[in-house]
Amino acid sequence: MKAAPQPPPLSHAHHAPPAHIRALHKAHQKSPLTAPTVLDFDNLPPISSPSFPVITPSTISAPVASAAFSAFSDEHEGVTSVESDIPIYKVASVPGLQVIPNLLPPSVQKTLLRKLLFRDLSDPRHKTNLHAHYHLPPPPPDVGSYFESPPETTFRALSADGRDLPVDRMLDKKLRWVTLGGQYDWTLKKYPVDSSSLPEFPEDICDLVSSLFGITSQAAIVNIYSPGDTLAPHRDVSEASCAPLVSVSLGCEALFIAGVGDQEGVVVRVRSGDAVVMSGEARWAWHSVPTIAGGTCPEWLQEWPEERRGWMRGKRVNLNVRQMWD
Ligand SMILES: O=C(O)CCC(=O)C(=O)O
Repeated sequence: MKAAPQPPPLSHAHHAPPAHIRALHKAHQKSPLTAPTVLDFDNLPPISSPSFPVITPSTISAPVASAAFSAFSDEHEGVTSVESDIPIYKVASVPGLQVIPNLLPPSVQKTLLRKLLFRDLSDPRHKTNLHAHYHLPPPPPDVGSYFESPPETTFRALSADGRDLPVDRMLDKKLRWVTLGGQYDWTLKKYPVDSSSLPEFPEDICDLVSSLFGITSQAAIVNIYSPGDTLAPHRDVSEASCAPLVSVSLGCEALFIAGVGDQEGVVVRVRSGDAVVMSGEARWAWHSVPTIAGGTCPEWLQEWPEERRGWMRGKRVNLNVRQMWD
């Protein structure tokens, strides 16, 4: 794999996206998942077509994937073994952009969701978008997670004139992201300089990501979207390492846009269990999420979790993992 060029200076985190990526984003905020401009790995054109949009350079071998998934499994979900090697597609128009459709089996997706949303969200060292506005004590040990909190649970607003937040509204509407490991400062667009004060990155997720993608997970943003939400075009340039960025989709389908420099860019349909890897030049690509499509959560995930049936039906969860330094 071609190494990424050196990271752009930190000040580039404040740069505005180029006009053509803004236009692509805007054009796909209303377009259907099936628009002809969308690269859909379940419906690739015939391989013989002259403008075939992808190259299949490599695979994750079945034994490697099986070992990674079985080490990650927990008591809630059974172990799934992988029968054949999993193809890694390179997107021809965006150098370094790779897509691994359908990588995570259903049991691994559910295990990952439980670790992220029951365990890691309950750890008060992992900040969320709500910590700036509400007093968010961790759920008491006998309750375990916010998903199991009694419906009368509310979170006190930090400002004297703010309204308290009921747990239902917190989970259904207001919770937008959680940070793991390196706690990204969204205002300064930086990680804290003193790494000794950071929570450890969850070891089991780190092991899963390193076995499948070979990066050392040091920070992650868990994005929680509802249909209608979007993520504006941006670049992730606050990390000092050139290691690839790994992005995993869970739940509802979405469109994901990526483009390098002033090259055209691509719009990819991402489904639950897909992974996108931004490596090489694409590590510093502009990217965005213009659409989250309601009604597209796979049937076997719609009732998840049993403690709050149906929550996942209206959500897309994206685990976005970064290596901060080498
Ligand atoms: O939700 C996604 O697929 C992408 C998220 C992302 O780009 C980010 O967290 O920086």
